[in-house]
Amino acid sequence: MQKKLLLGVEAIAQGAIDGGLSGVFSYPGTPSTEITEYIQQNRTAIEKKLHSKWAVNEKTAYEAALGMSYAGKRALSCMKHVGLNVAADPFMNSAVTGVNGGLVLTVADDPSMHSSQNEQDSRFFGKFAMVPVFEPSSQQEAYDMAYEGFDFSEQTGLPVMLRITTRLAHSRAGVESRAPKPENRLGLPENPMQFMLLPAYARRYYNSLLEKQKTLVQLSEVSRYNRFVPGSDRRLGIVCCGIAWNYLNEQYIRQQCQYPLLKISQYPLPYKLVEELDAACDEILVLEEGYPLVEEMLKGFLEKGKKIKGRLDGTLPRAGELTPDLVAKALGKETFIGFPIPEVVANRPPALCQGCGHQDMYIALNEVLKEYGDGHVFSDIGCYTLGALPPYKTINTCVDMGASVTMAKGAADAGLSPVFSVIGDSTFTHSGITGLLDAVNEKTNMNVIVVDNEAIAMTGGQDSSATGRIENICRGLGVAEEHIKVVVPLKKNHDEIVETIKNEIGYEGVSVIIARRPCLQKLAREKKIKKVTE
Ligand SMILES: Cc1ncc(C[n+]2csc(CCOP(=O)(O)OP(=O)(O)O)c2C)c(N)n1
Ligand code: SF4
Repeated sequence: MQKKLLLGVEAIAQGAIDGGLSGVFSYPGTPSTEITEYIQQNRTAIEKKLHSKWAVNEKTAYEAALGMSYAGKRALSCMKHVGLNVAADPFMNSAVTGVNGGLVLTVADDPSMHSSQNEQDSRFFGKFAMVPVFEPSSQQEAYDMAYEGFDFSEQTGLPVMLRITTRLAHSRAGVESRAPKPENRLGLPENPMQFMLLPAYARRYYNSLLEKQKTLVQLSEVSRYNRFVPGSDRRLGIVCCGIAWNYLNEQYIRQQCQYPLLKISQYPLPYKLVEELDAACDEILVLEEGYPLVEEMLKGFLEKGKKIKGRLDGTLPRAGELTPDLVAKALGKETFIGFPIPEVVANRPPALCQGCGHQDMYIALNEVLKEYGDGHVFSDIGCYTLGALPPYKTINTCVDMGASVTMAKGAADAGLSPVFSVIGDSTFTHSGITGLLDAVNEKTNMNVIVVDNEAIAMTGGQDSSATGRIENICRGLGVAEEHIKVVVPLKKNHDEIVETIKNEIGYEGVSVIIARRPCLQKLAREKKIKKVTE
């Protein structure tokens, strides 16, 4: 066995490779991105030609993973929490079809919204779909769960969710790897209609999913990831979900915790273990990262007026990350106050890189907007979202990927004019294309600006599926050829860009302006790699 110092995300990638993976299907999103990047760069994965190319979005990624499972092989799909909203349709339905080859979905949640629009808790999605959910308390468990996840998926016939949060994803610990397993052979499902969700089949499969729930609870009750630890002080019992187990242990480095404990890292809830804890204490404190999922369930499940403390009663904050300090506070223990932050490292707002093409685009758009005032620019998610902040303050919305096009359309339908959508190249192919087709079909009076930096810059400069394709996609969707314009966002082209935008405002219909200049950071990285390999 080899011991390596790995990030949580790397541990999952290595666990999956060692566990017999045949392909990973993902769309980037912090804090999940590095799982796929690790596999893309891993020597074994390259030699074995494991699939690892980025998908256009999370829905196409998850569906391709399901297709690989259909063909009998083991597949991994990775995304951030909001990505699962996009993949929710195939995910929910894959619980009904079940799997053939093992299928593991890794979802990385971002409590405190370090780089996300919300802090939704993917465990709810797991419960909603009624599939097994694993939530590691350490990098080692992250590795083991990915490694064993495929077997578990094949044994239960269900996709398995592996839910992590930012701190576990992006912190390192020693991880012992296990003997690599071979890939599955190609093999079609025994039941050729397994993946056919016509109502007559779907009803049958749904009942079978319901029947499996009892087994899943039993498996949770005997899981090595869940355990009850007796304690001498019955005034309090503590439930620790996922990484909260780690945080609790940080409070008891020198002495053992006196309270009875329940560690939960596998769901559905291990009810028998909950009953054991219930019998061993007077009050229960629930420590969980994310929403008060287990806390709410315990309130319902115990139904005996027992005090359940956690995020709902104010013992812990309702929003944001759980931290070792918050755990200490909830236990009435001393918290560690770190060193004060020196003034030179005071917080600075994020900003576009100096010289970025998005800057030149916003400067030009602002000049045009002087005539119309604020409130006309719908935007999206990417580096260009920083155009909401000074000195630009150009854009007015950022809701979910692709919404700039569709919200602009709705506002135009309401009578707002002029109406702009500013969308990045990757966001355009992720979810902008369908909205643009709606607009073309209805001849909506709006102007789409695709800020094409030929990269998925915000998540680290991954390759964009849009590169070299945007004009053809727009043509194919029916945007008039003479209203597909390409500009190069550079200072020297300022007047030309302003002129182009002004002309397109005058057009009654859908126009697309493609502002194309490569991301400087991606260019710099490529240059560096070229230098090293020359
Ligand atoms: C559904 C969803 N998936 C993934 C993300 C993470 N994410 C934020 S912006 C972005 C793509 C940005 O690329 P692009 O549109 O090309 O803009 P750029 O950052 O290159 O300017 C991604 C993948 C997200 N916020 N939502
Ligand atoms: S990473 Fe690239 S796209 Fe993002 S701000 Fe910097 S130069 Fe611009």
